[in-house]
Amino acid sequence: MAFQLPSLPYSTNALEPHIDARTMEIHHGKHHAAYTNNLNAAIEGTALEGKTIEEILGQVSKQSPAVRNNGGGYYNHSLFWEILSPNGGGEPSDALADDIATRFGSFNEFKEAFGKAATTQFGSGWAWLMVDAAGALAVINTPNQDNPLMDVSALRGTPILGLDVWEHAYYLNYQNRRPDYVAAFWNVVNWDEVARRYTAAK
Ligand code: MN3
Repeated sequence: MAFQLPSLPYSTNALEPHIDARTMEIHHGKHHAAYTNNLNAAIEGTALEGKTIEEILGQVSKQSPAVRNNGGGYYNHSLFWEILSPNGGGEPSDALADDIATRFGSFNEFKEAFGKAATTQFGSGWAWLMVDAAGALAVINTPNQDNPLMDVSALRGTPILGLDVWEHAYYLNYQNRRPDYVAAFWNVVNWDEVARRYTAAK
């Protein structure tokens, strides 16, 4: 069973004005579709066929650059659409809110740390809030389509919130103003989905 491009859980214009419809159309319909197709092509006829994406990424150091780049691209964007919502924004609640306050000092200090990870990632990559192998929250950034599930990641664990800082994610609307895109992102974060992933990771 080949990997399938997941449908967006909302319309392409649902995240406006924070993320514009044209960016969503190209990002999902072209970029994510290409990662999915290229991942399938890279694993076809190999021992990776039939493995889950988590299994593939967990031993990606042994695989070709095509598997690493497209497997990461497939997984990262599948997560990204889910942790965004037109009804998003605000702050997390319950256990996740408490853990963020304990780990980072406050929600605002967490946003600063995450925003710094996003704006200082040189070139293309991602910023992550993750649960590490010891069960602790951490903020990291990764280049290209790498992520914390990969055995090449400096810190390994389960990503629960991710922000795509490739220029294809924001350039049409924000041009070179990555910090403005990062600031707008907070208005569409689906904290219910982040909390669901947090609980599952713990
Ligand atoms: Mn992207």
